[in-house]
Order: sequence, then C-alpha cells, then structure tokens
Amino acid sequence: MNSDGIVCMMMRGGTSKGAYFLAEDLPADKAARDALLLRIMGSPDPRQIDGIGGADPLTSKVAVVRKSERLGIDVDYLFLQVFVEQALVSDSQNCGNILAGIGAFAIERGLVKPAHGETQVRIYMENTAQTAIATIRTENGRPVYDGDARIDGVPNPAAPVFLSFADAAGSSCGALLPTGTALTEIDGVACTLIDNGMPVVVMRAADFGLTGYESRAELEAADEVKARVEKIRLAAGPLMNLGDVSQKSVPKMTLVAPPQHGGAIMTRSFIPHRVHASIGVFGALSVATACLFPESPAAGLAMLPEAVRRPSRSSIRPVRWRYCFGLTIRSLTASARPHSCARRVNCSTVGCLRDGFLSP
Ligand code: NQM
Repeated sequence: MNSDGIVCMMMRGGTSKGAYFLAEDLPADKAARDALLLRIMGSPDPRQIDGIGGADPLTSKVAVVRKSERLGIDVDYLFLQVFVEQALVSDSQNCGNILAGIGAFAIERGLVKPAHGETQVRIYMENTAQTAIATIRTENGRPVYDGDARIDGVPNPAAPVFLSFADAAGSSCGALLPTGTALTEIDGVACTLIDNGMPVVVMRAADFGLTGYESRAELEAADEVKARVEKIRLAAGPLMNLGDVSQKSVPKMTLVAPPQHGGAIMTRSFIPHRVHASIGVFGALSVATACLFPESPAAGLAMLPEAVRRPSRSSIRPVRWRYCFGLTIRSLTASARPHSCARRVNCSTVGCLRDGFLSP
C-alpha cells in the first residue's frame, strides 16, 4: 500500500460485482489479508456503510489475481466471498460471475498482452484447482466493454465474454454426484446433490409448498422454508464431502420449477442464506446438469430440447463431463465494466443458460 491506498478495480461480472486486486498489492499473510478486505468492504455491517461492499452477498466479492507460473496458464484467480454481516472471508467457493471480469482485469493490469480483435485468457481457478478460458473482445490494446449481449438481471447490454470449462465436474466435492446417485432423500425431500463447478442441492419448489416463482424478498421472509432449507443444507454438507458447512457458503440450495417465459427450468437459489437475484454461472451449470438425470427432481420439470441426450450412469464417470454428455457447454458472459454495468449471457450448444432459467 502506498500513501494513495491500494489499487483495485470495481467490476461487474455477470450479475455480480466485486473488487479486483493484484495479489502483490495485498498482504501475503492470510489473516492480515482477510482483516484488510473486511475493512475495505465494510464488513461486518448490514449496510457495509464504511466500505465498498454493496450490502449484498452478490456485491461483496473479491478477486485476487496474479500472473501464473503454471504451464499454459496466464493468470491465477482466487475468489473470496466477504460476508456482509459476519467478520468472515471465505475461499470455500468459486464464482463464475466474478470470473467473467478476470480477462479484462488481467489485460488492464498488464498481466496479459491483448491480441487484435479477440483475446483468450487462460485462468487457473485456485478455489477449485480447475481452469477456464475466457475469450474477450479487445481493440487497440484494451478490452472492449460496449456491446449488445443481454442477460436477465442486468439492465444494459455490453460486450460478451465467453467462458469455457473443461473440468468443472467435482470441483469441490470430488465427484459430479458425490452420493453416487442423482436422487438422495434428506428430511423427506427429494434432492440431487451435484457439483458441476458449484456444489448445489437441487430440490422441487413444490416440495416446500412453493410455486418457485416467488420473489427474492418473499423467499427471504419465509422463515419456515428457510429453516427447512438450512436443515437440509447442513445434512447435505458431509454427504457432499464438504464437511461441516455451518460457516461455509456452499452448498447452494436451489429450488426448481417448470419454466416461465421460455427457458428450460426456473430456479431460485439460497446462496446459502440470502436468495440469489438470478443465478450464478457455476450454479447454472450444476442445475443444468441435474436436469439431465432422469431420477433427479429437476428432470420432470425441465423443458429440454429434443436433441439433448440424457447421460447414462457410466457416462458420468469421466471428469471431462462436457464431452460425456455430447454437449459442449460454454458460457457467454458479458464483460465486467469498471465502475459501471456490463451483462452476462450464458450459452451452450444446446441453448442458452440464462439467469434464472435455461433457455433452449
Ligand atoms: O455460481 C453467487 C454469483 C454467485 C456464484 C453465489 C457464481 C457461480 O456471483 O458461478 O457466480 O452463489 O454465492 O452469482
């Protein structure tokens, strides 16, 4: 830190927003780093009034980026969730939305040399020891932020960012289906415990007496539902090889319902205590994958394109899941714009994964 403070970029990635730092600008000691980040974001405080966090888990996020020494990798990215109301900084989850800003940040901060027209940035995601490739538009040595990619949950269009993942399955749980099946009953509720980039418990909204179309505010006010969801989450943690999850932001708890206004499925996710305003990138990959297992509670609700082949049990073994399903799922994530808004759309060869639903 110099007398002017620490340099960071505020960027929107997808439907989230966060502070992006160079690793070298933060203390190497983890406790000192976390204490500083809590101070910078203004936690713990429901308003984060004394910091730059937006008083919402979706805007209280941090990316720590360094030039990579790994073969074939440009940058290493560590995601940190800074809790709003607790003095807690967690690296227990990855974040695909914030990932969308990493390519632009790496170029802006001189870690990656931009190509003409389009630049690919190979990113090692430290939280899950996996890689992603971000393809972003570049012109005149700078990322292009303006564009016409649109996503639900963000008002204005912006340049797209394409994210592709080769090895998302089992990112934190060690297996795509950590219980070995797509149907696990917990507390009388049919669940799919799945990790295709994000540990998620997928359940039918109807099993909680809900339509699945409730607003974020309605769900956050539903105390009985929240208590039941949390009970299931705490039981699911050890089953998903995540141990005691009482202080962790995973697994995410996603309620699904038939799609409204197009798309393949409707989602509402507890992440894990507040409700997501839309859906995360990896959260969407995991829910989309759950829809493909006939025994999953999501399968009967999803409107899948005819062409989607459902995976057989043996085909889920290999880690390179995108080939297993005969699909290449790729995310198109509108770029993060410093101090402003950009947007995100997630696309796959079978259709678009859009915030809150998957559209064929
Ligand atoms: O699933 C929030 C977000 C996320 C996660 C959360 C995310 C992802 O920023 O890839 O991006 O689930 O805590 O939307």
